[in-house]
Amino acid sequence: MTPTTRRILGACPHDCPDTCSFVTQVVDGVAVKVQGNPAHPQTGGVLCTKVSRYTERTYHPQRVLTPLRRIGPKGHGRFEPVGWDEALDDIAARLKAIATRDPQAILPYSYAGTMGLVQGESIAARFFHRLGASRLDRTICASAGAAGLEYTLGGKLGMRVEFFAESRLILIWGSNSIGSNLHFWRYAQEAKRQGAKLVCIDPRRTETADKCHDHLAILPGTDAALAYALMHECIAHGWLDHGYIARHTVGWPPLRDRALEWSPERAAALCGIPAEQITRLAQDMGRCFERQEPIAIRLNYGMQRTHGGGNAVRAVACLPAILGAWRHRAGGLLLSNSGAFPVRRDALQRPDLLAQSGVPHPRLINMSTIGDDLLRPASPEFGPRIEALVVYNSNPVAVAPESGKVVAGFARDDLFTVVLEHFLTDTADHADYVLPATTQLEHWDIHASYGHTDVLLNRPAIEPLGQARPNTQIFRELARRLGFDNPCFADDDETLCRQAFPAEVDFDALLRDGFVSLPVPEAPFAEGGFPTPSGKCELFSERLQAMGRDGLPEVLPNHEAIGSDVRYPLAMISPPARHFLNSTFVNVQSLRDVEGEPVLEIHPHDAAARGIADGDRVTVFNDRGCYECVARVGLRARPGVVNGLGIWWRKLGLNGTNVNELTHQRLTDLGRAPTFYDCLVEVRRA
Ligand SMILES: Nc1nc2c(c(=O)[nH]1)N[C@H]1C(S)=C(S)[C@@H](COP(=O)(O)OP(=O)(O)OC[C@H]3O[C@@H](n4cnc5c(=O)[nH]c(N)nc54)[C@H](O)[C@@H]3O)O[C@H]1N2
Ligand SMILES: Nc1nc2c(c(=O)[nH]1)N[C@H]1C(S)=C(S)[C@@H](COP(=O)(O)OP(=O)(O)OC[C@H]3O[C@@H](n4cnc5c(=O)[nH]c(N)nc54)[C@H](O)[C@@H]3O)O[C@H]1N2
Ligand code: SF4
Ligand SMILES: [Mo]
Repeated sequence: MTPTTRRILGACPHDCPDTCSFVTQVVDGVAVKVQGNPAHPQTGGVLCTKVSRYTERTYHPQRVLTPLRRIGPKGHGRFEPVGWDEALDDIAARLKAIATRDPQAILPYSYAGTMGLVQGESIAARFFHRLGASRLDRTICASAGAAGLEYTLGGKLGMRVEFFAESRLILIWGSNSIGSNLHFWRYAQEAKRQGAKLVCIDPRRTETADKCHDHLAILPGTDAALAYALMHECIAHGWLDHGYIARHTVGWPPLRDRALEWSPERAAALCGIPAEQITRLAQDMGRCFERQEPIAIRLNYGMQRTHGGGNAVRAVACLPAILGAWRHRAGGLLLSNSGAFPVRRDALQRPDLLAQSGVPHPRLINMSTIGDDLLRPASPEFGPRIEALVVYNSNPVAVAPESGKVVAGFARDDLFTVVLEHFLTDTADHADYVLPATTQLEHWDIHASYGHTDVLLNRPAIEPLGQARPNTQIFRELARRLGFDNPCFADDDETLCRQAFPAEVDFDALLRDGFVSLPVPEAPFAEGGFPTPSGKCELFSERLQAMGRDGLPEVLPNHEAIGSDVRYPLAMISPPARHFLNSTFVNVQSLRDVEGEPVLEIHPHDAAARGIADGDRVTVFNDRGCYECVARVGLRARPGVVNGLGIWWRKLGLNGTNVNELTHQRLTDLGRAPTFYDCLVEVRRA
């Protein structure tokens, strides 16, 4: 018999701004290849190395394919297979018993393991709303930057990524685009070929910095000072679009005065770079300004993971307005465009079901402080102790800050933990039940994006492997067992995909092409129209002032500023490793082989001072813990800053730890986000 070959259109589910459209080739029911969709302009037929190995992940011999029940101590990862009915009956009974006392003792924990709107928060959210469980404040990645944008531009909106190809000066600010935003990098390359100048602002000399014309290796958490010094130079030289400032901004006079306090010399001392680098960048901006050429900033989330991260985004977001860069479609700034998507969240998540739960306003638990919160006793301020956790689309034991506390929390014998997963991750190892979830090749989903402005549909390419079930199906069955009879719990996944967007987003086109483009303007703020309360770009924020904060962007020191603790003289950042996606793919052998071992990049001076040679095993430590890894001595690290590339599975690392052993749970100035890159350490040979 000749084999039947089918090609199914899907969407990359990962937490990546590129949201690629992909085509899965299926031969006799087996997915043999996943490739970029050539018809989708943003994908351009190319996937990153990680996802082009998607079949290796899907058919991985260690996929969890049956429900599992724990038979060893928590954290040891010893389980026995059990039937679905037995597992779900027991889970439902345990949750019901807790909910009868207080449903807020139950906490869902999820993030963007899949960015899909359906396998993310649809039936799951309905379930926890109807239950009256504690709500999760989903802050772990982007909420400081989101708040910074919200207070300045009015929302998560910005340039269309494709127009970076026409920019003349591109500031790549806190983003290793080659590693984490490959499809943006294609446009930056195009601009470079056309003669644009590329400048990278990043403490680490990344692969991206290597390919830019200039690299400002600032100290972590000093971005706001740099932004002010650039404003200082624009003011000093008159590179200001007075018409745009007058019509489309509020708060210019006080911002101007504040900026004049930040000479390049003053900022340079704080940022740890020569002042000439700042003046040269300002001159590049001035030259483009005078020639009316577009200046564009690609911000990414890497620069908002320190104490002042939210205000740093505010400061940077002022620059395009004072330069009038928004007038061009190839000018302005892009951090996220997710605000452009008319997602019908209420239809998907049904917060109205809270009314039936008996707990109309459940407490909010910050996912970034899960370590502390799992260890917190009941109290009037906190509410009940957390007695049950249901984890899906996330691996908190590896990714949440201050692992020591997170692990201690997950190891509590009186905590009932259910984990929906593809693999026995560090988190799943602590579960009472692990439930096998389907991957993107096996289920329906629909996707917005934070890097482009197209909606994507993902159709299942193959049948679920083993006994795996979509997240939605698992929560439907739990809902039935808890007696939740609202008809919304019966919506199937294709129906949920259709509910996610209003009718203007053409579902037939999605079924046919796999994507549709939103009708967004080419230059969103060319004529102002900022979605702030004033309708203008808010250089000064009355909303923040009303909350007792500084109305202007603040320059805030790190929680753990260099020099503040003589025992720990080095600042550590922990940006992504290129071949992992957060902690996803660490267990895919071919990708782990490329990354090799957990690495700490260290500058030759800092290494020599400690007798550390390239390739040595080292211990990185502070009061919170010790992390063992391999030193890579070289110029990727600047003096005084070490780079602990993330995020390894603890159990696949060198001594059962990863870099989050060292990070802490203090939060950002805005957005209640974690401050992973605001962390002091010392290093010694192991
Ligand atoms: N390959 C790969 N791609 C990814 C991910 C991954 O893990 N691997 N993660 C995905 C996720 S979840 C996200 S949120 C996105 C975005 O993820 P980001 O966190 O933006 O990741 P990067 O592109 O590595 O950019 C971060 C850069 O910021 C630098 N940096 C650290 N501290 C500072 C600072 O204080 N100031 C400045 N200016 N720079 C700083 C780091 O050295 C790093 O090069 O990427 C996504 N894409
Ligand atoms: N030190 C340090 N820590 C960091 C960061 C850093 O830069 N440095 N980055 C932070 C950032 S930006 C983020 S976004 C977080 C990311 O943290 P997480 O959102 O936890 O991301 P992942 O580590 O990729 O884990 C996602 C898990 O979801 C599972 N999954 C994927 N699809 C499905 C599905 O359909 N169903 C189910 N049930 N499971 C699924 C995957 O198998 C994977 O184990 O980490 C943060 N932690
Ligand atoms: S991880 Fe990013 S670049 Fe890679 S396939 Fe997915 S969306 Fe595209
Ligand atoms: Mo993220």
